[in-house]
Amino acid sequence: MNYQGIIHRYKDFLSVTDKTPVATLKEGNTPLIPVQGLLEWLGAPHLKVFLKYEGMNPTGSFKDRGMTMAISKALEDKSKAVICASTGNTSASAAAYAAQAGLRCVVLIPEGNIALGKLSQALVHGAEVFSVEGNFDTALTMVRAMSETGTVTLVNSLNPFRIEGQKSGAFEIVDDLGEPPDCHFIPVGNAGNITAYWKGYKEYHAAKKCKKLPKMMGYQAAGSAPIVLGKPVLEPDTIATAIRIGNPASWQQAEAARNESGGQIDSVTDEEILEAYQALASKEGVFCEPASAASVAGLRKYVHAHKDFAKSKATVVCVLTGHGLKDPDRAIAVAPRPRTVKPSVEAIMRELNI
Ligand code: AN7
Repeated sequence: MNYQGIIHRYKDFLSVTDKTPVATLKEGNTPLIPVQGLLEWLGAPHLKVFLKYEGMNPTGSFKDRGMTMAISKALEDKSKAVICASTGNTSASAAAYAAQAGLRCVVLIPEGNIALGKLSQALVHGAEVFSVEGNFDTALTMVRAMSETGTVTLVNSLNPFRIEGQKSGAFEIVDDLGEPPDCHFIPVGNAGNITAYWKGYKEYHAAKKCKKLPKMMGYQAAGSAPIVLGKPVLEPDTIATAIRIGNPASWQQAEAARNESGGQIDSVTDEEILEAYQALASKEGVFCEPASAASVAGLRKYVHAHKDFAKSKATVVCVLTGHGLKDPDRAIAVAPRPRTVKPSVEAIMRELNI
């Protein structure tokens, strides 16, 4: 069958009707990749680990699942403009879907802390981009105030249709595996996605599509870990700019997901994130952005702290939320440089020593 995007595939679980105008770039239906090369590095040879590679969405991140819903509903409501604050991926996705839908798109980003790929997307899709001298949390407060005037539709995950669309990731995992995993590892920034996945698993469970529920395991960056610390972080800091967020909008929902599922929300250091980022790329062939690697860094931290789990055959899904090409500067900073040589076959053969 010709795949038509998450609204078409999961319409029975979404608040749409036959009259809803659908803006779609055929998001979703992303690969669930079984891990092989990484198991030894993880220290858990018998675990069944899968990567939900959300970088394969049309704009390169999981945000597209929520944006197809948010933009479609904005069209249904006859909105003319959408607005968001963003660490990058939300703005890239909003800009693309708004371009397709013919809506104006206004974007507020934190000055100096947005990966190049994401900025290029927002600009090329024609969004009206403002670089705010402040962090994401400040920008989010501003767009909330601007949307309260009623003239522009907010498409951050405070918009319930965003969460609605993003829960489709959980549906796909259950449809692929037959059941949810034992543990679901996921990066946490503004905390919308962990909220959405937990909602999706619970709805599928209630609809008898599966018999169990996973433990929700969320990971913040150590320098931006308000939920772990139990208080907002005024000046969040991490190389994982996507999750450089000090006061998450869906804080309470994330705690509810953790508590109801018997999971945890913990933090991983930038060093642990970058180790996972490189291991994924070099041992598994999967290129994600740094924030995404927080899920795998979290799994490794958990494995090291729980010997029984490390020896078990538990099923684990790690969500890789965004594509590595979003942040080419980081890849180039951590990987070896190209070697400059004379245009000579012999010179290269000598260098290679083969
Ligand atoms: C790659 O784009 O908040 O916990 O403004 O881009 O649902 O916020 C991005 C977040 C994880 C965290 N991984 O998800 C934004 C933005 C990537 C991300 C997260 C984001 P949430």
